[in-house]
Amino acid sequence: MNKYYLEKADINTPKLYETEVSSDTVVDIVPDETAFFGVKIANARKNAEVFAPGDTFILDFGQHCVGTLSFRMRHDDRYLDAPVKVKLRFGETAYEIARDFTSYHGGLCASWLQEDILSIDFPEIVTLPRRYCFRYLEVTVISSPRPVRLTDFAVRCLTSADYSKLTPLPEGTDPVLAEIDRVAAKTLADCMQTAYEDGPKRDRRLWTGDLRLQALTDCYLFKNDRLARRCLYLFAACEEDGKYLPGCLYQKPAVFFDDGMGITDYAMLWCSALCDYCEYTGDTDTVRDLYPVAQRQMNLACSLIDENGVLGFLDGWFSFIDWAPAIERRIPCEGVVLYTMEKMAALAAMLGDDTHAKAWSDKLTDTRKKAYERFFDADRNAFYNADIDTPQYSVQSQAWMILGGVIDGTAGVSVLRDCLTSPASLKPVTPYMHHYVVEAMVKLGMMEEAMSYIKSYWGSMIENGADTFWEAYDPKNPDLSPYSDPIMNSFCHAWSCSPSYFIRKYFI
Ligand code: RAM
Repeated sequence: MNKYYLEKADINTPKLYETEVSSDTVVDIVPDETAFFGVKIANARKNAEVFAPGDTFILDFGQHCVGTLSFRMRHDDRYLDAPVKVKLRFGETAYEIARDFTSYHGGLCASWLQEDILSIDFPEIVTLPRRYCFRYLEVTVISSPRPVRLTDFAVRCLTSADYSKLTPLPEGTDPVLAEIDRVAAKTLADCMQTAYEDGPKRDRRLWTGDLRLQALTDCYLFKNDRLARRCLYLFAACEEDGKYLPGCLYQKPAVFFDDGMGITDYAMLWCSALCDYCEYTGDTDTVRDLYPVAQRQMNLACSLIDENGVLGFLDGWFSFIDWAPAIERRIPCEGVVLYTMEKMAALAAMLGDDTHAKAWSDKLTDTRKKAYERFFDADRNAFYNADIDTPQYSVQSQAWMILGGVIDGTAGVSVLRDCLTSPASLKPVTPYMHHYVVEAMVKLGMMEEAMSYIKSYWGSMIENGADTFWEAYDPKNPDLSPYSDPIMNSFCHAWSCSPSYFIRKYFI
């Protein structure tokens, strides 16, 4: 690992702000066929204080919290002459609490599901050592020698977002957009820790694709340049010869990444994030420091585009794009490469690196032309991989070919509209990919459609109960999960925060 970059990352570690959120409100979670996840909150009331073995209650903290929980345990009228055993289950949503965790049948490790059993020996303020991420807390007294008093439930919430930097939206802002912006800002803030985490419940990692959207959106919200700088340096420190940057990294116990985690589109988006950082902060010292890494990443991608304009891959995880089932990734991934190449050519010119500015511009023009000839199917009015990989008509391919500049103007508008309305096309399932659909609309000047798209997709998530935006969301399918079981989904997911970027940049 590159020590210099690691040190730079280290000195840019941001301060964490703390606030306390307490609750003595308990609720019931009851079935409701009309609710998205089939349950709703009912009967909010003040909690009791004294509990017997077997008692259970669900506290509602009224907002999404990321932090450490504490509460007070005391005897009631008689000394507790044996430990008190308590089970805690945490849910970002009521749905998680309604589900029995033992019924989990997903692909990721069940240890991500948030629960704990504590044995408390003496009356005290109990503070849990782990950070949890939740709005709802289910407490069950498993065993106690006598009635026990449980009170003063509070969360010490943590974030590196400085709310004093958040500019209020102008009066008269469309209330739906204002509400989406509020939830988006909360989503980003709760993912802002000592890195831009993808989700504070799970995976709690820094991912390049997520970082790009978080840092971009943060330019319009909390403006934590220091955090963006730290994250850019962290990835740069992990660069290996002839490989793409790892798609994600861990901060603890020391900075670490898994081998074979290079993801083409994600590595490109790290370069895009560096270009955004330059544009929004003007901090050319940092940009010059990191530019050689971006240069090597871009050159690597260029070297994998063959003479027919088709992007090849290295061993490992080729490309991400979206969690849509069975998605074919080559065309959209090539769009990401072209999208970044355009940004990198401009950055090179700005930094006076004329050789690369020219090389990348030439490669861009050549590849756009070849990609159009190779992938555009005029009969279908779509980019279609007829003779490469498994043929597939997808919104992901059209959006990324537009963002890659392979098609534009009215032709681009018609390609995108046709695909979005076709019952036969594969649709995005993550707010991450929906971001790039909106970005494609903005690029094509479809401003009204972009705004309605945000209102309908992110707006309906709020109508369906989101306190913070979710990792994956299909308004028609509550069972959607990249991990085969929605209780594993993260319900405060960084890459879903980007409506604030569009709203604050274009719509107010
Ligand atoms: C998941 C996370 C993360 C994303 C990767 C590709 O593990 O949701 O946000 O970047 O997938």
